[in-house]
Amino acid sequence: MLHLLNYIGGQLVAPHAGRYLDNPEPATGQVFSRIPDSDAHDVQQAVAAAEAALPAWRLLPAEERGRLLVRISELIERDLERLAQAESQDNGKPVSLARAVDIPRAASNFAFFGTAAQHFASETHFQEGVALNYTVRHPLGVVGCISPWNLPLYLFTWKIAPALAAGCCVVAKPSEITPYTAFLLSELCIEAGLPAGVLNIVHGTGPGAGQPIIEHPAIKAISFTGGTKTGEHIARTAAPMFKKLSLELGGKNPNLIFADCDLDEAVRTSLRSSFANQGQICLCGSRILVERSIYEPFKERFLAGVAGLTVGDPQRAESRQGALVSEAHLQKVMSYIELAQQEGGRLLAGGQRVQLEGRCAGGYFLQPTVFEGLAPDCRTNREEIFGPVVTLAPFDTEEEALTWANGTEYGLAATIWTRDLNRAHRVAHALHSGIVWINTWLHRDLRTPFGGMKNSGVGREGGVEALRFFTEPQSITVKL
Ligand code: TXE
Repeated sequence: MLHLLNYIGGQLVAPHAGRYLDNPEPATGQVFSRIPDSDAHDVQQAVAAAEAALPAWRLLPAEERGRLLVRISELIERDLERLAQAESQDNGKPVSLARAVDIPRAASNFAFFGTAAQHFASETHFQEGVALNYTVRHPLGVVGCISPWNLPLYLFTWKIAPALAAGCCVVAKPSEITPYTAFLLSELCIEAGLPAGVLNIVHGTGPGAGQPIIEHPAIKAISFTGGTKTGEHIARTAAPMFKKLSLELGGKNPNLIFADCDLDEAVRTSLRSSFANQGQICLCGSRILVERSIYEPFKERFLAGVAGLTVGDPQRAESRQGALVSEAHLQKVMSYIELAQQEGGRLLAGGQRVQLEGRCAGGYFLQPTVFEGLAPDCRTNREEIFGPVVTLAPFDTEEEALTWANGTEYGLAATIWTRDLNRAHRVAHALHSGIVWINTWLHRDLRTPFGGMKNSGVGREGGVEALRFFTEPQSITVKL
């Protein structure tokens, strides 16, 4: 049994009250680790450590801060296999996915922001003969980073790395459902020589350890990724304290497939965008809209692809679908499968829990599931399911496709498949979506702004946007 510890003031420490939470492995249903059930007292210690570390950290030249972050990136790369195994065990995702996506992207977060800090510049506005105005961007101070369970190390580091690069000290809380790689990261930070208190990792539940972070008056900003309801609660708590907020929330992303697309590529990538990580990525496309003239051929090929997605032990190379993250989440996703049937959806594939043998007999597995025949405004097509469940629907015109696509309260990501360049841009501009991919999905460039419109969030992460978020501009004017 693994016992995880908090990382506070450069030390691995037990929670002050001595309480722990059981952490089950989704593929087996068996508890494999115990994690600190931290409370306000632990958070207070973390904030005090961060405040003590801040004066030296913010004055350290960006190059030196960057060197430490690059060192952490190298250590993540060195331990890629161990971290990939840990992520898979904790989250239920195929180890092949963690090895190819989660862990390399976590390493590149540190490498990118380690060097980005040196390229981050502020503006000068010169008024000829009158005044020189320049902007200083001060680190905000101590900030809070709260992350979810679907891409644990990847999203945790996506927040921490820019905060540290900008000269902030961090109190971070990973999801209590997937805390393992954040714990391993704390060991790597110690090995890298990150000064004590610069990064503090407090484990625990949302109400127990998250709430004291969002309420703490010394924490100047909250960077959060998670459910829309939690985001709303955080905004209600933190906004009246004038904390800066970056909220990356849910999505109900449309995937628009036009008749002139490269059908093979559209099918291949749509299988990934529907079911990668068991559909538990906020960027997954869960509403697949297909131009009527290719609806049947698309459906036929897509369903053939779905039939080939082996659900199995995440440790096995041939498994394309691992376990859902928890029993509670599995039940939630299955309740949506029931709802889709009540709403008149025709089940084209899946729909059932998968019972595996042996080691994984108690795991939370679900068949990849496809529906058609559902109206655009039904709950199945409006609410975030966050599992391996997608709907297919035909459309006749571009306008109709756009009305469907924009018809939810979310606006995170969208995918367009077409060879018509004019249409690609026209449709992209008309989509109410913070991210649009044309003939691709999940393509990543860390310089681009990442985030959603409408109820998918507030603010943007990535590149210069993240460095701006974690700094406060000050305008200084010199009369000439
Ligand atoms: O997320 P929560 P949950 C969606 C998805 C999912 C739903 C709920 O639809 O089914 O959200 O998932 C911390 N103060 N997404 O309940 O609760 C919590 O401990 C401070 C979309 O697991 O939002 C965890 O660290 N923190 C999504 C983090 O918030 C609090 C990814 C996220 O958990 C808190 C995950 C509080 N009061 C779920 N309450 C995406 N956008 O990628 C909870 N937390």
